Amino acid sequence: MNTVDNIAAPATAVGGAVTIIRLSGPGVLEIANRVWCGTPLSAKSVRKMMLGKVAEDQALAVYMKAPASYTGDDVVEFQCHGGAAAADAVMRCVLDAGCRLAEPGEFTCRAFLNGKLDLLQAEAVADIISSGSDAALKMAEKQLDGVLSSKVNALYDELNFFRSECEARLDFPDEELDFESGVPERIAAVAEKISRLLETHRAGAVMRDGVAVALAGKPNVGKSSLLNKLLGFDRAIVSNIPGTTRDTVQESAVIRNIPVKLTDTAGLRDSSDPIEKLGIERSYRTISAAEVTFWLLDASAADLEAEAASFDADAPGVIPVWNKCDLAGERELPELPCPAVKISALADDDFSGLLDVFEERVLAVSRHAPPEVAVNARSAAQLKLALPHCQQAVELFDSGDYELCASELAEAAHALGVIVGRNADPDLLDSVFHRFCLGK
Ligand SMILES: Nc1nc2c(ncn2[C@@H]2O[C@H](COP(=O)(O)OP(=O)(O)OP(=O)(O)O)[C@@H](O)[C@H]2O)c(=O)[nH]1
Ligand SMILES: [Mg+2]
Repeated sequence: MNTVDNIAAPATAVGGAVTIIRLSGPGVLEIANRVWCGTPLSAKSVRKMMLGKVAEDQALAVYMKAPASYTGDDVVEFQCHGGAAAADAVMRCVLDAGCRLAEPGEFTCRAFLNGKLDLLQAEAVADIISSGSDAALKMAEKQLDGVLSSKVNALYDELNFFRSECEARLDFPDEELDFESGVPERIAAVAEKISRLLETHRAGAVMRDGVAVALAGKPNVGKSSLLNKLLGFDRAIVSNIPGTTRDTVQESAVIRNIPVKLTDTAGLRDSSDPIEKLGIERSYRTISAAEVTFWLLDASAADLEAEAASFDADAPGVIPVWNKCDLAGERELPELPCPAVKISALADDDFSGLLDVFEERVLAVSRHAPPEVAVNARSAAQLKLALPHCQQAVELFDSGDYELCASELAEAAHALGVIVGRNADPDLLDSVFHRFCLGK
């Protein structure tokens, strides 16, 4: 990405009451003044809201002088009336006056290149925008504060320190220098910390992307009814005709502060109807890809043993749910291979029994309570690269092969350096910043 020219983009989504047009670059003060009708923006007006006009419409303008701006370059922001036409008019003006349209994420990329934040913090900016739950938001905010960066940087520094220990032993092999003791154990401790950081990936993915939850079972057991109750609105059609849901129906929600992707499925049965068969194939695919499956069984069924036999205890993360318990009276329900929850999707409004088990199951799948910060897939891949080099370094140090040990430590440190964006190449920056929205 070019960093010396002047860029502009709307920083707000179309359709709001106000549109912010953001300009960044060494020449934006001059460009902004070309389109600004009002007291000229200058060093005297830094961080002051000015009232004037852009594109013949009333607007506010603020100038943030480099390096004290989001990007670290000179930044001007115009606040104008919302709506696509108003935003387009102002954008046309600033582009005609000398700016180029920014690429997605280019403002944050400049902040990174100007040293305002590292790559982990830049990724946290995108995470904050896409956070679908309080937990995901808190994690992203901590990452933006540098909590994860300081953990990675500490490991990076330690690896480089041990590398210099190896090099000292190579440079002064015969001298009685005061070498550090316990180096292999300390490198092993770094490897352990890397493993622990890697373990946060799973929990982080759950917080960021949501847990895939399937609603499965035979036709008419109440899957769609439960979906609608969990969502709080009528998303799927409910009827007493078995086979009502033919396709998967997916909706996002937040349950117990855990973002989830709920998928209602077509009821499982032998069918000769070709469309229903396709739907049932989709049901099986949804179940096998889910992390948690609520497997519904009809507690009011005439043949409860047959009902119990329809339960698949091997489905991933499966929780058996006896539904229609309002119709079951005091009936004794058959034992299942795992503890079942009893509900009535029709009569209940409180599903806390089911949600307790769900929460436990999610935490068990992610093995830990939500961590303070968690690595994303990119960082996890780098940690995985670093780990064997650390383990190798321990053995090499033990056997006195300091030269190879130093090179293993250098490889490990390099892998960690990539996480925070040390010596980041353009491809890496492209892949990180292109998932950002325009204007960020
Ligand atoms: N009494 C009672 N009826 C229920 C309960 N849950 C669902 N029903 C009824 O059972 C019928 C089927 O409900 P659905 O939610 O459409 O069942 P489904 O599992 O989605 O069915 P398919 O889409 O055909 O696979 C409807 O008439 C619901 O009102 C319940 O807890 N108690
Ligand atoms: Mg249904």
